[in-house]
Amino acid sequence: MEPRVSIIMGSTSDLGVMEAAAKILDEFEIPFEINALSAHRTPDAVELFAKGAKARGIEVIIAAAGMAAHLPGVIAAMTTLPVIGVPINASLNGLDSLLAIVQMPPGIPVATVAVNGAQNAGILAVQMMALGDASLAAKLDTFKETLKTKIVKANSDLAEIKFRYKTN
Ligand code: RP5
Repeated sequence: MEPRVSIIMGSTSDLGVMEAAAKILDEFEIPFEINALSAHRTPDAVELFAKGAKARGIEVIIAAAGMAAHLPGVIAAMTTLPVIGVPINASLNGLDSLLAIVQMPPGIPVATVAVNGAQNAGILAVQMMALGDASLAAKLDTFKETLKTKIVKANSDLAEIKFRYKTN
């Protein structure tokens, strides 16, 4: 299998969070790779990766980093592939990494998800790929349908809660 999505993280300490993105790609049967690269500790390897990803057949990059989180932006500066940034909560409740990833200068966007929002990063990657893939789009429709069942169950649970003045 050749990878279509690349999950990159600043450190293996980010893996616990990023597994949620991998789980989504597994669920949608999309081949992916996971590697650790650091904008600060391995800048040359980041450049090699970013400049070569498209030619290797990668379609979307999911890049996660914490603290001074320059990795997604630096990758986005060196490729025209869409880059989804995941701010990791490694310090300051993740606000430092959120701002570092989301506040990109004009011309170099990074699609930033919530702090530790790896699952949404995976889903967003699938949505991008589904634009040109009808069977993936159909799987996404089914996935989104299942999200409703959570709220249906929540309402049936709420119906069991009794208060003197509760009317439903
Ligand atoms: C960032 O610094 C990594 O993405 C990680 O979130 C954080 C801490 O890295 P380690 O010191 O755990 O390797 O570059």
